[in-house]
Amino acid sequence: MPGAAWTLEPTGGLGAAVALGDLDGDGLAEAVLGAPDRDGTGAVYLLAADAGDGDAGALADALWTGPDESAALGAVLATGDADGDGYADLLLAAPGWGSGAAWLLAGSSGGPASLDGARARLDGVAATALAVADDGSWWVGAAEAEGGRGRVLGLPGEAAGVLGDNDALAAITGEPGMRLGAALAARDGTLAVGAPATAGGSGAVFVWEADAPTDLDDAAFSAWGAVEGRAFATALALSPGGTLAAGAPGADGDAGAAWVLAP
Ligand SMILES: [Ca+2]
Ligand SMILES: [Ca+2]
Repeated sequence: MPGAAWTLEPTGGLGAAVALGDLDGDGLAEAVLGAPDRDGTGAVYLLAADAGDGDAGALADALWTGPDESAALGAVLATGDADGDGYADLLLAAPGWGSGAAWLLAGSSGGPASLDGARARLDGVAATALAVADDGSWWVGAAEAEGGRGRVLGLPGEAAGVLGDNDALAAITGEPGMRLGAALAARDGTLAVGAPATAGGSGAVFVWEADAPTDLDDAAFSAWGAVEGRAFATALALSPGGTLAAGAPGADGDAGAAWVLAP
């Protein structure tokens, strides 16, 4: 593959989640790779851009493991500068640890902290998607919450310590069965949240602009999958200009499709 820097020995579902960010401020992005099935606990590897080929554990500059045997650490990941200090910070989650938890690890010249040294930990959320917005707020989607309605929480970038619902700057619960929060994207004041099980699995995306969301009805716009089983908005991405890409892996009899929606 053009530009591929390295290949890694398969281990524990490595690559279930990936993120890039300059976590130590040296001007080069590091790769962060999740392996949620590794040894039951799950693991997250931090690799330098020039790590080379070989065993991921041996090459990693940092390795985090989940706090217990069902934690599935590394199922979802995100990077972004939550505290505005110029270092990318790392969001990672262990959806199987108790009722789920997500950690915000601050980047620094020494690299990111351990889980125990996290800037913040959000408890009680089995994350299915994570995102850091440009304003530093960070967002956690939990598609299986509330019996499959799904839930999205937004936390302020400066939040620290052990966090819960009371610390959230926004909390939205989905409608029955929609799996709100299965996918998230945040960019330039725009937040996009996927609900791929909406309406017989046709799926929908809800987009808020400028203001923090309060409920589904105050979304600036929404787009709907229209065809049952399409699973529209299973994956989302936003460009800096506000262009939204949405994947629909169930489209056309599981052939899948993606849409790009211009603002
Ligand atoms: Ca770096
Ligand atoms: Ca930072």
